[in-house]
Order: sequence, then C-alpha cells, then structure tokens
Amino acid sequence: MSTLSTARTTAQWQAADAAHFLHPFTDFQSLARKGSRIVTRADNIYLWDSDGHKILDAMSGLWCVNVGYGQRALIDAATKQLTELPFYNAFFQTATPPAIELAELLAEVSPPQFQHVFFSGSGSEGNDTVVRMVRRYWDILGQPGRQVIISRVNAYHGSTMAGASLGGMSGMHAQGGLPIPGIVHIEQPHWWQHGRTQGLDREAFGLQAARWLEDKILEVGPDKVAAFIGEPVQGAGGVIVPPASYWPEVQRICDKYGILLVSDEVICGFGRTGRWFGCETMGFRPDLMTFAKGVSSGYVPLGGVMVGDRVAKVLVERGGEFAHGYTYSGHPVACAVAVANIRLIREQGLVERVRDDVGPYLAEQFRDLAAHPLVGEAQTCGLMGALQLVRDKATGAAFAEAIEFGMVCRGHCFREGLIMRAVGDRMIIAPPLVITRAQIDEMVALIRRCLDLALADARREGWLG
Ligand code: PXG
Repeated sequence: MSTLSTARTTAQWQAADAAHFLHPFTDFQSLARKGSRIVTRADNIYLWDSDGHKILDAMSGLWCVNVGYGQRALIDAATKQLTELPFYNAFFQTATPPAIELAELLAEVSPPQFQHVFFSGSGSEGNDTVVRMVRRYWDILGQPGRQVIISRVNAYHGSTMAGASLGGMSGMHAQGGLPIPGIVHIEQPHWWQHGRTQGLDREAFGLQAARWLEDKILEVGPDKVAAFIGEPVQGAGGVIVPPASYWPEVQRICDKYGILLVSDEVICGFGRTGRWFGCETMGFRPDLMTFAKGVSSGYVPLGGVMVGDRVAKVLVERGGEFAHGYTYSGHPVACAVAVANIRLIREQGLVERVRDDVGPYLAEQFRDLAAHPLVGEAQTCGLMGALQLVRDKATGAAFAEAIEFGMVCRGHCFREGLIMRAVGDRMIIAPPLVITRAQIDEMVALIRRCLDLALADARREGWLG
C-alpha cells in the first residue's frame, strides 16, 4: 500500500520504512532492528512523533529551522508561488521574480563586499560550486596552477564528492576514494583537544592553529594554493568555537599570499551566531560564502554561494561562460520561501535578539551547566552550544571510547523528549532563534536531567573509575 496517510500505526510506518527507505548516515541493519522514530508534526520549537510524544527540538531540525516551525508567512509564500509558477529555470537567459528578489535581498543582508549570488539546491552543491568557481577564477587570471584548496580536519562541508572531500571527516574519506585531488587539510582550532593538552591559553593556541595554515601554504607552494575554506564555528564537528585570535590571523595569512578566503556559512548564517553571518561575529572578510539551511529555515531545500566583489569582477567582466549550474538554481518556490523567511527574520529582529537577549542568556545557563561533574568545558556562540563530557573533571580525562558515553547521554535526551546531538562525547544544541527565555529554561532543565541520568549510569557501571 503506498497511499500517503498518517493513519498507520507506528509499527506499520517502521516496517515500511525499514523495507524501502535508505536513510542518510545510517547503519541500515541496526536501524531496521530498532525502528525509526516517526515525526509527524511540529510547531514553534516542538515536534510530535507518531505516538503523540512531544519533543523539544534543540537542533532546529538539522541546524536549519531558524524561524521555528509553523510560520504562516513562509507557508503562504510557498502556496502562492506554487500556484502562480511552481517552476521555471534560470538557464537560457531567463529568470523568475522570486530568484531576482532573493538575490537582491541577500546582497542587502550580507557584508558589503557581496553583491552577487549563485544558487544551488543545498549546502553540498554550494560547496561544489565553490570548488569550481575558485579554480575558474584563477584560470581566468592566468594562474591555472592555483588548484589546491586547504580545509580542516573535522570540518563538515557536505556529502557530494567535492563537499565530502572539503570536509575533514575521516570516516567519509574512507568510503569512495576521497578526498578528490587538490584538497588538503590542516588541524582544527580545537582548544580542548589540542591547546589545553599543550598548556596553551586559548588565544595563544588560536594564533598557533592559524599558523598551521601558513605552514601548509608553504609546504604546498603559495603559487599552487587557490583558497582556504572553513566554518566560522564548526557545527557538525561538535560546535567548536575557535579562540577570538584565530580568524583574524587566518585572514592576515590569506591576504599575505593572495589566497581566496571562503566562509562556509551553511550553519552559521542567518542569525545563528548573533550576526547575519558567522564571519561578522568572528571578524573576518571572506571572498565567498556558502549558505543553505537557515536561508529558507529548511522549509524547502535551497543553498548557494555569495560571491564577493573580488571574484565577481573577474567572473562577470572577464570570464565568459561559467559552465556550471543546477536545474534548481534559483528555484522559484524555494526563493519565494527564502524571501519570506529573511523578511520575517528582519521584522522580528531575530538576529539582534540572538545577539542581545537569548544568546547571552543561553551563555549564562551554559556557564551554570559547566559546574556539572560531567562537564569539562561548556561553550556557546549565539544560539549554538556544546558541553564536553569528561570522566574526570579535575584532569579533563575522557571516557573510554568503547563506552560511547555521548550516545548514552543522547539516549536519555531521546527518552526525556529533548533532541540534542552527540558528537563523540560532545553534546551540542542549536535551537530555533525564536526560542524564548522560558523555553531556554525548559531546555536547560532537560539537559541537566539527562546529564544527571548519564552520571548515574556512569557511577553504576563503574565508568568513572
Ligand atoms: N556545510 C556545512 C557547514 C554544513 O553543516 C553542509 C555544508 C552541507 O549542506 P547540505 O545541505 O548539502 O546537507 C552542511 C550540512 C550533522 C549534520 O550531523 C550537519 C549537516 C548535514 C547533515 C548532518 O550535524 N550540515
């Protein structure tokens, strides 16, 4: 039976799911044994599953539902556009009003060097566009030898061949012969992992981590390096907030060697860090910015690349045809929803709210959580947060890897009605930007409860010893 209905029982949904649906990043057999959680509806910051359980979504779907669920303005924009013109392409010298309007609006909310945009359907496709665009840029300038793009270990830049290659996830590289040629990686600016253990303070470590970039440029050869790409704050890698000294030093090094600087804003963009874009919070001036997720609050798929004047000037004025594009580049429905989304973020002052109100409030709550016996380090940036779980608070010693303690904690979150992610033993959140102070209290109380339950497990099982 393939009729679309919500009338099935959870077990029926799970059986059909296991029989036909290959989920992303999933061990298929293990999921089939357990059965998926079937999410059926959502409102504001809450989800409901097919058994009627209410869940606080502290991950904004997948870092994307910035304006929260159920926003009428986005729903109406989609309905209107679906009715008027559900699709037309932007190839062959045509355009649609929503794509033009969105391009204009993006130029308004982006830092001043960005006046142009190239649309894609996702963040991965946006980063594929980045790879092709930076190589094209250097080609046009008569420096085709500049091919190498430097990225970082534990970065996440997507799941396509280029996206996964730019990313620094060893598990992904191990499948499918990645990275593709011309992409190299340096270590991440992860103070807890690399700086603390050397006894460096955060800012001294930030400078050291940035200089790994210079070392790599010199190793590859400055005339072979095309670009450096990074997330202002690593998201999927575990909400790793770099020291304040890091990005300005990266900027200085890129300028010194004339290398393009690319900010992957797929998670940090559209208010997540308390400014429109993460590069503004971190104090650097990129040449290109990848975006997706929050641009449409995830209501429909959309991504792209903001193209700064330095690149646009060459591409537009000297480039001829750029042989690149997707069927859904500038999809009218996606663009109409994104226009409504950005207007809503503006009207409700959500970016300022994150910067001045709920962001600082979350930071305060996380400072309190830092006192918990399991928490070695608590970090926030705007409305992203991370708790590094440790076996021994005094020394910062980690749990044995085999225990998968983060997953133990995440299991409690699931049962208690909280969606919080575990990246190794780092517990992370990124709630919708519409979250209120009272809802932050509710979320933090749930987090504390789950930490307490995980601590009780650790004591009972003797994992602390
Ligand atoms: N760049 C960044 C910084 C991302 O976080 C992408 C690019 C790729 O976007 P698309 O739209 O192609 O998925 C992402 C995506 C996780 C998780 O586990 C994170 C992402 C995707 C899936 C899972 O945190 N980020």
